[in-house]
Amino acid sequence: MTSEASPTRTLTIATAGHVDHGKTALVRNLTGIDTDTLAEEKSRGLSINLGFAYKRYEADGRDCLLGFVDVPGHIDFIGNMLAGVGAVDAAVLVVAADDGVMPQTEEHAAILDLLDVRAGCVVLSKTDRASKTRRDKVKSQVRQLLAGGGLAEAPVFPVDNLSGAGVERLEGYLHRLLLGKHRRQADAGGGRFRFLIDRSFSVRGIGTVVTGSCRAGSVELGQSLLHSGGGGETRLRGIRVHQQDRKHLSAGERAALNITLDHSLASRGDWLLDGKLHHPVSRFDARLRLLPGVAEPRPNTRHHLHLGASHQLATLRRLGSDGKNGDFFQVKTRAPVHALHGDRFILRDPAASRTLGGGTVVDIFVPARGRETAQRLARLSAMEQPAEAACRALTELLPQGIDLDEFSLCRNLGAQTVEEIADKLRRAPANCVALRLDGAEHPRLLGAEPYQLQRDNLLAAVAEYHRANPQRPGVGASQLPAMTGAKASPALLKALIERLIEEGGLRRSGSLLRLPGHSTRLGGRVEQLLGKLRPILQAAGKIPPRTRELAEMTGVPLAELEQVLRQAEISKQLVRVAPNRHYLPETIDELAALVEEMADGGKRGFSVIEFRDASGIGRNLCIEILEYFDHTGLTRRDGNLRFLRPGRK
Ligand SMILES: Nc1nc2c(ncn2[C@@H]2O[C@H](COP(=O)(O)OP(=O)(O)OP(=O)(O)O)[C@@H](O)[C@H]2O)c(=O)[nH]1
Ligand SMILES: [Mg+2]
Repeated sequence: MTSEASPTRTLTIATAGHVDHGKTALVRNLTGIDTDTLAEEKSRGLSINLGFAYKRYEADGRDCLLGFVDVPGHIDFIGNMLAGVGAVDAAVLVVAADDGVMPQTEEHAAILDLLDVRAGCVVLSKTDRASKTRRDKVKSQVRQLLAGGGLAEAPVFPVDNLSGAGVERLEGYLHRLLLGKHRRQADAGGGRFRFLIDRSFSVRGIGTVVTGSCRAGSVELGQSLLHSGGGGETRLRGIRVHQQDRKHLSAGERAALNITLDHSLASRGDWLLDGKLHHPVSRFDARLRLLPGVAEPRPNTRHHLHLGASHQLATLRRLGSDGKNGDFFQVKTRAPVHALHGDRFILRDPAASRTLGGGTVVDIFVPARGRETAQRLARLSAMEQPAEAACRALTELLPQGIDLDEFSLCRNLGAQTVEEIADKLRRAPANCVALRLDGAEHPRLLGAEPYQLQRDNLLAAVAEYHRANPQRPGVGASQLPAMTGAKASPALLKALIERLIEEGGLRRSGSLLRLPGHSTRLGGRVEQLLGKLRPILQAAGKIPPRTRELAEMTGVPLAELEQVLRQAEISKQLVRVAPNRHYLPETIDELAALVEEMADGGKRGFSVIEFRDASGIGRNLCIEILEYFDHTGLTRRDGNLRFLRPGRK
């Protein structure tokens, strides 16, 4: 049976709370499933690993699925608890009415708050073991504990797990929660597929199966994905959502996936990703909120970092504050991780005995330098806004513009969303300028002011060049990065130049750039004389007249002609093969093609005589031409033969 026609409504709920407070018993009451499956869990009477249980039912003619992630309450297994709550929509905090609020009640509640789990309720369990007065007391303890956090308003349901009293009311609440839009969309904006793995095992006859939750995007059966652990490619052979085979999986759903990867390679905390999202990082910048009374992490101390469902050691370095709640830190992990903007993490102390705080990933593209500067902090603040506002702010803050490829990867934005944002910002009042850089999918977006600065800077560099070299027709593009003080990267400069040529702010002749108003006295004369020389050289073909002959043919004094030829050579309008012989570039290209042909693409050598016979050019000029090719790197001479140079241009 498949349920492709009408998509299943799903809500994934984690349990939370102190050891022995009745989480597993509650899940059993709600689903009929005992999630304590390990022999050790049964013998010790407590949960160790994560447990998964489902309840399927119909409401409003729609297929509904409540998924439960039952976490262990014992402090020794808090790592498993953290892996379980990394990707849920809601939580049920279970507090036993007899015990009341205990250390892991507090720690779990703090973790839910730091992970921004805002939907859910409190279950006051073991009501059979507490008087009304006691229950009221515990209720007020709970209210105090949750005050000011995301679950401050969470309703409290008294439940007796032994008799089942109160379970039905709770169930009704969870059904309403599912129908309401409480599903947390980890990534909005039409993002690409990412799936967080919490278990991996091998099933006889099927192969590797991983279970976990789809945090963003969607996937079809048969699609290729990348495994974040090793970056290896794997194919999706099967999708099962609570005992149903599916062809399709979308954001918010939990599933078991059959993949073509050895199961020993995949483990809890790894991701299966759309290839374009695969960008492992060892550093990211984040906003960190420390719990009250916790001292700031010291830069070289290794802390326990729980990100997604993964766990590893990391060091943190404070970057600074923008006056809001929580400071900016750079997190450096031991091994590369998959993380995106908005992902939450939990920080525990070096001894792994208590939770210190939690954070939100802000940027995964951290600068190599200047990570603590005021500019960088301003950018991090700007990045915390929703995509469009962040993009708008960054276009003004980044002198080199915003790289939309990085921006969209960092936030997992679909191509269409990015283009829409870019289009909007190009219009008034933002009036951003979009530049296409080589090799980039999306444009570089510059705010009106940064663009003006870049433009003025470039034009000033060209003007300065004209001032210093009035006799030269223009400046080579390759010289500009050094002249502009490298205020723009070479790729950005190239795109700027193209844009300025389009706008008419710059002119290009040959490989030289100049301001529209610039003309050398000589420049004008060069153009004029080239007009005369070109037809002569075209007519002469492979054997152009010598300089002296050209002077006679044109009537131009030799000294002046030589000066003009030198200028034409600088601007690459003519090629000087020998001191008294100039060619049109296209004729040189033809001769180079002949040389390539004679050398049979590099397989054989040829002599001057062979070249003379093939080209019909006199022997002495042949020698000059071949020496020119030796000089420019096309050929190499070995005795009497010429060979093509490997790696020739
Ligand atoms: N009297 C009474 N006992 C309960 C109730 N709920 C759970 N228990 C008992 O308390 C013990 C612990 O229950 P569990 O559901 O395993 O507790 P837990 O919160 O899952 O414990 P961990 O997963 O180890 O953190 C079991 O012996 C349950 O039978 C209840 O409402 N009343
Ligand atoms: Mg349990």
